[in-house]
Amino acid sequence: MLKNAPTENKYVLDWIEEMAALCSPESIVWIDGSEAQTEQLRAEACATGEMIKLDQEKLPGCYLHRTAVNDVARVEDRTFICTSKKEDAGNINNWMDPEECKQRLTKLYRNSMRDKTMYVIPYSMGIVGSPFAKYGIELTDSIYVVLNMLIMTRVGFDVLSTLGGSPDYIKGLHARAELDEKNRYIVHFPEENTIWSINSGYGGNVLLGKKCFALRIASYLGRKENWMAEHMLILGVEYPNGETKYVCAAFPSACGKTNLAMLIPPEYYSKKGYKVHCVGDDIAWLRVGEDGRLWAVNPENGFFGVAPGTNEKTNPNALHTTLKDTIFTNVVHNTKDNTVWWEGLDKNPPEVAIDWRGNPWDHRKYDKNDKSTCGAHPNSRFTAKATNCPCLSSEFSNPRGVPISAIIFGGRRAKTAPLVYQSTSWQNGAFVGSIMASETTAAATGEVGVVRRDPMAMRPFVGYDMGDYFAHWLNMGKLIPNPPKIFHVNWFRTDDNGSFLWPGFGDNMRVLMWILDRCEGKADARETAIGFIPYATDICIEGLDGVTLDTVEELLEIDRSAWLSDVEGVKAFYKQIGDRVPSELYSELSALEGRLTK
Ligand code: OXD
Ligand code: MN
Repeated sequence: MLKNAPTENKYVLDWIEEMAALCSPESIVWIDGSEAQTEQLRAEACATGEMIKLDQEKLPGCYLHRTAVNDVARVEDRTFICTSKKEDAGNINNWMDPEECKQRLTKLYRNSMRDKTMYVIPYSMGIVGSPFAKYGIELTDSIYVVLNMLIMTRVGFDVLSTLGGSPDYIKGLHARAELDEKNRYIVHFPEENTIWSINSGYGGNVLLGKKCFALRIASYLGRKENWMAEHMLILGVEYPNGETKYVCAAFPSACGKTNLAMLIPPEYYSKKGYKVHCVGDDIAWLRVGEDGRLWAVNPENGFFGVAPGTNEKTNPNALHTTLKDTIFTNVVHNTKDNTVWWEGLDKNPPEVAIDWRGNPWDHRKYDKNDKSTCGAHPNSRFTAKATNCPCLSSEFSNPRGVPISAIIFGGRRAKTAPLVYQSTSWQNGAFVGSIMASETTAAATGEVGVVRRDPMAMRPFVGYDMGDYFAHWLNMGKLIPNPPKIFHVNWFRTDDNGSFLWPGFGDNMRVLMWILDRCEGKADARETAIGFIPYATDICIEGLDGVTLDTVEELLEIDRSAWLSDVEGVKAFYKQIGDRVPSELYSELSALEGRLTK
C-alpha cells in the first residue's frame, strides 16, 4: 500500500504500515499541501455531504460543516495522559496504563477504516526548518480533518524532506469510527511521542497538531528541553515611533483570547498612531533567547475561533479573516443566500435557515436564556487562515519569534479579581498563574458558568503532573536573565445588577498600555496584599462613554473576604494536585494569606 511513498524514512513508513494494518483502509493518500489536491478533497467532501459549499461570491473559498450532535466540544473526561507511571500524569489528568490503553483502543481501531481512505498528513508546528519547529504526521479517515489541518498547520512534503530519516516526529492516529461517545478517547503517550484519537470529529479532539501536540505533548517536551508550551495569545503593540512591544496572554478557552489578539485600538490611541498586530490567538511556544529575553512563536498557521459573539464591534479583524477560505462548523446555514450566521453576528437572523443540528430553524423561537434554542452551537467555530487576518503581524513568519515584555493571566470572574494587577516577581507571578480561576464556558463539555481553578489556563492541556508543571515555571524563571513581568487581568467584573463594569474588547488596550508602561518603569502603582494595582487615574479613560474614575476605582477594589475564601479554594486545589506542588508556591500562598489578614 505504501508504494510511491514520498519519503524513505523507515520510522515513518513502518509506523504507517502498522497503523494501516490495524485500521484496514481501502487506500492511503498522502497529503502534499497542493491547491489541486486540496480542491479535489473539497469537491469530494461536498459530494458526500460532509461539507456544504457556501456562496462563492459572498464567501469565496468558504464551506460549512456540521459535526454529530453528540460531538461538539473537547471532552476532558475522555482525555488521557498515558505515562508509564501514574504519578507522572498527576492527579489533575486522567491516566491509563499505556499498554492497557493500547489494548483497549486497538480493538476500537481494528478495521475502523474499512472501505475508507486513510489520509497521511505531514505537518509542521512552526516554520518548517526553523529551530523552533516540531513535526507531526496525522493519519485520519476524515477529509474535514485534512482540510482543517491544511489551514491550521503547515502541511506538505517539505516537512518530510526536512525530517529526513529522523524518528523525531509526533505520531497521530485519528479515526472517526462510529462517533460513539462512550468509546470516545483522546489519548496521549508523551513518552512515545504518540497521540491516539477515536470516535470524535470535533476540532479540539481531532486536529491533533493543536491541543494534543502543541500543548499536551509539547508541554511535556518543553519541560525536558527547557522551554514552555503555553495556552497563550501573542500580540504586538506598535508605538507611534514605530517600536513594537510584545505580550503573551493566557485565558481559558472561549474567554476572549482571539478578541484581544486582534483588537482595534480605541480612537484615542489610533489617532496618535498606535497599532496592534496579532502574532497568535491560542498557543505560544516560549524559549530563552541569546539576548536573555523570553521569545515566543505561534506554532499554528490559522485560527480555530469561537463564532458566536464575533461581530463588527467585538472583533472586526476576526470577522474579516473569515470572509474567505474558511471552514465554518456548527453555525446557522442561511439557505436563502447560502451564507452563514451565528448568535451575536448581527441583529438580522436569517428568515430561512438550518440550525447547527441540521434542522429548520425559526429565529422567532430563539430564547436567549435557553441555549437549546440557539441556531448556532455556542461552541461553533471558524477555521480561518492566519494570512487572511488584516492585523497579522509582519513577524508572524519570523522563525525567531518575538521578544516578550509581559505575560498576562486572566480569567472570567464576576467578582474577586480586579481589572488588573501586577505580580511582584517571577516566582510570585508563577503563583498568580497557579491560582487562576475562571467561570467555565462551552468550549468543553460540562456545566457552563461554574468557577473552576484553571492554572495558567492550562488545566486541560498540561501533558504531565500539574505540580511538576509549576516547578517547571519556577525553574524557567531561573533560566531567563531578563524575564517578562507577570500580570493578571479580569475583563468580566460585574456590578450588583450583574452588568459588566468594563467595556472590554478594543478598550482593553487601555489596560495593556498600563501594563507596558509598568514594564518600561513609566507607570506608578500601589502595593497591595495581592500585588501592584494601578492608580485609577493611570488607566486612560479618555473617549470612553459611561466609565468614570469611580468605575475604575470599583474595578480595582480588592474584597479581602472574597480573597480569603479564594485562598481556601487554592489550598484545596493544591491538595488535590498533590505532593509535587513546589514549596515556594505554598510560601507564596501563606504570605498572601498573611497580607490579607493583616
Ligand atoms: C480552543 C480551546 O479551541 O481552548 O482553543 O478549546
Ligand atoms: Mn484554546
